[in-house]
Amino acid sequence: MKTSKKSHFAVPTIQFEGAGSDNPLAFRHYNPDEVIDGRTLSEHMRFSIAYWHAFRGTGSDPFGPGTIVRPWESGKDPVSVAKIRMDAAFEFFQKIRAPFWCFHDRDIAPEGRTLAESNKFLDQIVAHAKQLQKATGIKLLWGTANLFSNPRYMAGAATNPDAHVFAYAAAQVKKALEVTKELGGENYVFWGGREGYETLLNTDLKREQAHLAAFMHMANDYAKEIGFTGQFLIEPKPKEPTKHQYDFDVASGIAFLRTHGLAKVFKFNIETNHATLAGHTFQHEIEVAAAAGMLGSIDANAGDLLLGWDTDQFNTDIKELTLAMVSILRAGGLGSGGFNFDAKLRRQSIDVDDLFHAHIGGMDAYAAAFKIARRILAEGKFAKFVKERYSSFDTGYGKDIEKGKIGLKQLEKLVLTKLGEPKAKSGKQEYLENLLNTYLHG
Ligand code: XUL
Ligand code: CO
Repeated sequence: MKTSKKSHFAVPTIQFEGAGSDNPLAFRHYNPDEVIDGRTLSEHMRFSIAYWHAFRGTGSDPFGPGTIVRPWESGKDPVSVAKIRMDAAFEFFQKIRAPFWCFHDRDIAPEGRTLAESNKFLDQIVAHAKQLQKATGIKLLWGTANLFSNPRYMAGAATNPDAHVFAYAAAQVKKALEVTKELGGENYVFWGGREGYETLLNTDLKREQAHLAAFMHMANDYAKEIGFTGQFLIEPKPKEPTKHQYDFDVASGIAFLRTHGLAKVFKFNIETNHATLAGHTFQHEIEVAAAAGMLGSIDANAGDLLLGWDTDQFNTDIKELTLAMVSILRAGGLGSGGFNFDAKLRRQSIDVDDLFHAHIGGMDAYAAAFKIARRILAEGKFAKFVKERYSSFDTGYGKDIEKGKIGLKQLEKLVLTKLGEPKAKSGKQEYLENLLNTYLHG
């Protein structure tokens, strides 16, 4: 660590040792320096550490307080604590070989008694972060504002029925945009933490959605005004904390953005556990965003399918990640996005080492999936199958359907005079699942 006086971790920088290694504190698939198609794996993957989980997560749950106690959590006042914590964080980012990090304003700096005081604290910490970024080369993938923890936001931020709360949230986002720009953030995220409702008995749904859109337009206007050129990302989630959130999933997000003239401003930050909470697969959400040309970034985690809440686990499911990677690579990648580990340690994983094991597992799984997906795409077997499956639309009346050159009358005539009854064709699902397994398991 170049910047901190003292090291906070006994664990050394994690090395790539290959699949044969039995060292649990080594990468087996993620070799950050490996060059593939002229770019390092680190550049391909653009891994990012989520400050809130990795450095503010305590293991608390609705039934009990935190279990995780970190040795660096000390200092004479909240700003000093925040600085030392940040030193530890940047040491960790380096040791885990993550080129990016992400934060909420209130993760990195304490909230003051007034907005002015909160802004002052934030400025002090942002200056510290800037130094650490410069010294380590670690960059900001995205910044965001926490518009959901403080009780003032209990009924929402931009969708709050009280214009005063809207104004406060607007002021907070103004500052969050400024500091994201200051730190060179490549994106800015909107997750509608409490932008939804508990009961329609007290809610004007149409008005709340219009307010949310107005809020986003204001943010876009201000970003332009200050010259922030990062990508705006919206992160859908169907429920939790509110019973119903307006940015439910990618499809409803697209409808919302298009309705309110925001489709050109936003791309999607897709989180695995949010997808499954919405009743979709991770790959489904990626495909829907990609089909609209709005795939932006990934919050890399996993949910427990037996539990109905956001467990935010590290994802080690190579099959799920391979399918996701196929869709991401086919869509041309994530551009300015990356894979941000919006994932937290289990409540019993209280050792500092666990933080390393968790991220090593996530990075290795993603890197392995990336390589398998590249092979799948290069060999093109699935693509060939799918192309063939739709080939009747490549010529003749099928092509005319796609081009909008034919109507019901002509199609009726064709069926009555020429085509007759279609011949049933197998979808070959089991064959394809077996084919997928040959890539996963040989
Ligand atoms: C919550 C969640 C957030 C966003 C950023 O479920 O995913 O941490 O990623 O506000
Ligand atoms: Co997230």
